[in-house]
Amino acid sequence: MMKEMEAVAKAIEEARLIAVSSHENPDGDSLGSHLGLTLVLRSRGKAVFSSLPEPERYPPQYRFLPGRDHLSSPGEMEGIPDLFVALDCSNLDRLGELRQLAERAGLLVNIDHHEDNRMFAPINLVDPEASSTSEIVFKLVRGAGWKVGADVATCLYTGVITDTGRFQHLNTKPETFMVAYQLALEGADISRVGKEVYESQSLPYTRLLGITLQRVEVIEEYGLAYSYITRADLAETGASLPETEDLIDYLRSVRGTRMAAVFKELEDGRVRVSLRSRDEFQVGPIARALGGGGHASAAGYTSQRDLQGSLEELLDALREARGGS
Ligand SMILES: [Mn+2]
Repeated sequence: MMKEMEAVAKAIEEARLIAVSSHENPDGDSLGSHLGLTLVLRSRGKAVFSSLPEPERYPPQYRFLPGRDHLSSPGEMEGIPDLFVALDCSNLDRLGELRQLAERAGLLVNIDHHEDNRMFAPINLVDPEASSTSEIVFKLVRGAGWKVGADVATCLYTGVITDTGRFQHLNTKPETFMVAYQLALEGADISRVGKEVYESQSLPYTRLLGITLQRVEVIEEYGLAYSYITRADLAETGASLPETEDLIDYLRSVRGTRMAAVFKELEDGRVRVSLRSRDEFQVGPIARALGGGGHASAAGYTSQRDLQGSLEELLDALREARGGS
């Protein structure tokens, strides 16, 4: 690990123009590590092209993050970067159309903590033991002796708390609190992060939450709690899909269940399926079997079927995973 970290620090020091990106359908950790590193590189005097794959579904609860002003759209990139840093991406497809730029760059660096990371770059700084990509970025910046500061700490702290479910998930280790402690010392705005991320939901989303919770069903055979969101629900309430990222946690907290699923109807008729598990049960392999990916306790995939069909598809996959028929 140390060797890769030094290689990444050296590659950054030697590069002039650096492109930074993270996965489509961004979350707190992809954005926190992405914007945090962008700010660090800028303060190191680098020319930074910081961009998210289109369509940019930026969840509103992360609008407050420092560094967001530095994001450009993928088409605005001019020239070939000396270095491309991919953050929180288990494979290159997660970069959407920015994949081409990543492949053309002078050097590609992969910084991630997904256990299914494909090690797609010449330099892979990948640690599945880390709570978050933000934790790895923090250790990189610290290890290189670069300045962190309050804004970067706020970004990275956001990544740590969201990927650990506020220090509750199994990926929370004693080390995670050390990182949080150091980010707090650097001036991370802890109460602001809590307020913006967990206590700033819109009225439309609050109403959508009500509709979705009203529909929750439990299939005891699989310990599965599930619900769904239709396009009509979004139109009726005025809520947007990116706002619904954490909605599944309400289902995950139903006693007696071991996993939760939320089916979200996309504009093109496909269905985005989010999975979360409790305890040791692993949803990552199930999402992968259905063409998606993620972590042991948080994963997802996109189904080509409709809402009813995607539920049946998931139940088939669960049956298969159990080894039954
Ligand atoms: Mn992550």
